[in-house]
Amino acid sequence: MAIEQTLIVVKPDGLIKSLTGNVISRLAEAKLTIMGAKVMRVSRELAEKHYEHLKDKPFFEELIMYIMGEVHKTRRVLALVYQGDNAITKIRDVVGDTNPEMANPVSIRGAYGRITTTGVFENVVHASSSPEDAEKEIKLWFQPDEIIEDLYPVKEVTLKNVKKLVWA
Ligand code: IDP
Ligand code: MG
Repeated sequence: MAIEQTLIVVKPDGLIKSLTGNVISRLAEAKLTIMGAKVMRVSRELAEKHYEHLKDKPFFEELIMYIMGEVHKTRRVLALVYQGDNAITKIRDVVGDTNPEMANPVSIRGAYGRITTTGVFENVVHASSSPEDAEKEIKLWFQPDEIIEDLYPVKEVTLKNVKKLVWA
């Protein structure tokens, strides 16, 4: 038994095609526990940190524009954290190959993904590919209080002069 965590992001093409329900139903096949979920905007800073390992690729800038929602004019993604036995492999199996044209047709990417005319892989979802990546990504996308349990060590800090919005 290896209890793992994984970050899933339903990318802007998934949102614009109203695929969030389908994706969550397919992810349920992995029989894992959902630990966090939020609809959010992806800043350029987050996008660049998330895809740091691809910064030398020719498609990097388009990938950043894609995950930020600039391509689909919908600045929203759905970010999810799942936990369970072998979570990373189980989710990657349901998600399918990076290249949607090569992905198993019954996988999420095989069923719903496409390659754009400019060569971007619109593959509907992101899923972490190793426990190290999952930890890096979950810490990047979520704060501790947005996840139902502390998945990684936390510390308490007292912030002074922090401005935040509350209900008026
Ligand atoms: P993954 O999402 O399956 O883990 P990565 O290699 O980490 O694959 O790539 C991140 C994302 O970058 C992919 O999901 C896809 O959107 C895009 N991408 C990766 N390789 C290519 C490529 O060769 N051409 C176009 N886009 C790519
Ligand atoms: Mg990856």
